[in-house]
Amino acid sequence: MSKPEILVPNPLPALAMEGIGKAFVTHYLWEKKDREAFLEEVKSNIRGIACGHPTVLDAAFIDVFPGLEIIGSLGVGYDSIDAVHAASRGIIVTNTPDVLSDEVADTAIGLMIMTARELSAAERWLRDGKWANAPYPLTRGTLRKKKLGILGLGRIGKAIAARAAAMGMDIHYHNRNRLPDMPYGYCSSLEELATRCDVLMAVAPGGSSTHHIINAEIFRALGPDGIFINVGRGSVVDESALIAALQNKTIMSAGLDVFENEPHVPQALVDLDQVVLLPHVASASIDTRNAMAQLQVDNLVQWFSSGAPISPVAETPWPQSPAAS
Ligand code: A2R
Repeated sequence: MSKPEILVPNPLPALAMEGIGKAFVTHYLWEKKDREAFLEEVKSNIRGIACGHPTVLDAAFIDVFPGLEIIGSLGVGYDSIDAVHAASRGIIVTNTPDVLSDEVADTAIGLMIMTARELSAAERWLRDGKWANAPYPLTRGTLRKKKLGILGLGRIGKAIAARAAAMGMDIHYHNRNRLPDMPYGYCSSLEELATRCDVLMAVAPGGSSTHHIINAEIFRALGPDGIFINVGRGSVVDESALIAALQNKTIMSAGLDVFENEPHVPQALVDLDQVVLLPHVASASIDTRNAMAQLQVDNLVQWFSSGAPISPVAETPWPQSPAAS
């Protein structure tokens, strides 16, 4: 039997490329000179797409492929894929949850400590040779006796909460749904969470329901001693409002691993010394990225061998309800 044909719009980690290359006939779109002509040629044969953030798979792109069965995405966030549209066509979307939660949680805690205790600026002080003349100034920021507010107490949020609780922080959270059996304080609104906490940590997915929900009002509620950390998606934050809040000292500082328009980082953020900026590296260890790549490949392989994906997203559950199929 001939191998299924898979479209790969943009390069993926080596392990994913190798696994997909072995199991399928692969088409690497980024290598093609005339992409439109190439898609016209192969579109009827494509049964799967393998992609990763931030490759955009909107409804129009998905509809190019009449025989598409599955979109295997790398990473837990899939806001650049129109999963609702995929569902309406019976196309499965898979992501790679869980295998990255601990790595992202480690990075989130590291970023929070770096930001509160100004560790990037302190290191710059040493490297610039200033220590010989004067010790680094005492930091206003500390995590001692502080409240952590988590927007998005999901798989990653819970891993962050467990770490922060072990550090002695008092944990509160806001989701749309209150979680039963969680020992943390629930806030039914994001504004209430920001008012209640000292550090606001965003670990929520992107997409229309979270677009710019962290805005000027939320920064005002967080207040002048407040610290904002984002390891979820840049689109959740109104970046202009964040820059204004930092410049006007509406909040004290911020630690960011994600941005609205990656890899573009506004110069105004780079210019702010109290801000810690990371190039979207929260899950980016070799071990964790390999585990994510393996899960991406396994989803595609299992779909075509047994008809059952391992980790379908909520919009395209498997098995499908009789009404959807
Ligand atoms: O709202 P709920 O009850 O569905 O809780 C989810 C929460 N969440 C929201 N909270 C407030 N307002 C919203 N509009 C909203 N939408 C979602 O975010 C849930 O507690 C959490 C997401 O958790 P998980 O689905 O388990 O995702 P995971 O693996 O923790 O990853 C979170 C995000 C990814 O979507 C990427 O953007 C990033 O971290 O890597």
